[in-house]
Amino acid sequence: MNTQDYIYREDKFGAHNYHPLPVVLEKGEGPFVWDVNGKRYFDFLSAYSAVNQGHCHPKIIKALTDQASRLTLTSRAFYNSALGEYEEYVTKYFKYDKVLPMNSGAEADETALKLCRKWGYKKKGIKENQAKIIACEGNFHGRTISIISMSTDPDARNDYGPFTPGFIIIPYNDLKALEKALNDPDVAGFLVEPIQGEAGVFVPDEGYLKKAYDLCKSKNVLFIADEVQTGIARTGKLLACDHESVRPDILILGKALSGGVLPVSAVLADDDIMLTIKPGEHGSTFGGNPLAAKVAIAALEVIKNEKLAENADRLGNIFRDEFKKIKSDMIELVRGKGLLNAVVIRPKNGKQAWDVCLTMMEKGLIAKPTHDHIIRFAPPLVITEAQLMEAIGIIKEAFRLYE
Ligand code: IF1
Repeated sequence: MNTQDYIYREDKFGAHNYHPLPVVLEKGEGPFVWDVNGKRYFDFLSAYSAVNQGHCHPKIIKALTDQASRLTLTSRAFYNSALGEYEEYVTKYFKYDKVLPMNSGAEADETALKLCRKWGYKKKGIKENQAKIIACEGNFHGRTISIISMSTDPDARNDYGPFTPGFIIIPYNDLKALEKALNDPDVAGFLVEPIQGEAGVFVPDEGYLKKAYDLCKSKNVLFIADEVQTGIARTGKLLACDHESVRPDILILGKALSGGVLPVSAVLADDDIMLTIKPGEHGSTFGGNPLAAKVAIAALEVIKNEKLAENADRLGNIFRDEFKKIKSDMIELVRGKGLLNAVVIRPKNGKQAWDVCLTMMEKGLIAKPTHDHIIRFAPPLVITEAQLMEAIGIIKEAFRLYE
């Protein structure tokens, strides 16, 4: 079978809910992936920041294979020997009293919404079914009905109504709008991405997160950080909130929590919030399974032992500096933090971000546009400086073809 055969088969038998770049991958190692023809690429998407530790990290794979032949799933109807070890490890790692283990990022966001509402009724005294949660324009928190009820992206929400009530939407990076919305006494929480990934790697003004946190505290409102994409060292700190020393009341993690090996997500909070959910009031078949528990411990150990946050910080600065040297009228600007970066593309002679991505793919680097005019560049955090420079060389060559 050749590339087209693989693509044809997916097209025939798979739902058409994605439009992938025409490359068929079959192997991954570190910052690299190989296609079915054995061609190597730099992976500059990292499965949307799920493989921060690099593809198939040996330590994480070992944790997976060791556990897979012992016990993979018990459900939470019974205790198991791995979950408590993970719960202690991850809560001490991020310095929270407790963790509620889930699977996908969307499930963790939904869990955070439920936990926030529960706290609003049980602790803040909001009248039943009146709790409101503030979210931002341009947000991306997942694809469930309640999450897209907060979305302002037509592609994410059109024809999926009716929508879940109880959300107030304000502009991102706008403290005045937040202050105004917080005057509503029924507001229980403010859900925010420290950097908006899908919207095009929007980094808010310096101090925005801290001031937003302080405004929420002044009104007894929970500050909820969705670090599914920005967390686990991606932006050059363990959490993007760490850049402003903000400690979210509820922390949402996913993606790289498992190093891209299997779906693992988590919600962390202290007892006064987390214990508002009682037995039987929330759960998931696979949430906290022994396999996920062992894999997540290994994935977090890799982050710490290999100093991947520091690497992301240092190489992110090099990436943006090198990018700024590229003379191309297709490059409007480059922005980001750590190794979560994006380039805004100015279309030229009918060519746009997608065309640049196809050219980079031919030259051995894969990245994908978010929306029509922005290319996200997010390699695995294990990339070395030499590899980064080689990748930047490919990017420069690609843009030169559009001069
Ligand atoms: C797709 C986007 C990125 C996320 C944040 C929760 C979730 C995500 C901040 C949900 C997931 C993924 C989903 C994937 C593409 C990708 C994405 F373009 F959709 F928005 F990364 F920017 N919070 N993001 O970024 O986590 O349920 O997917 O595990 O749906 O196309 P999930």
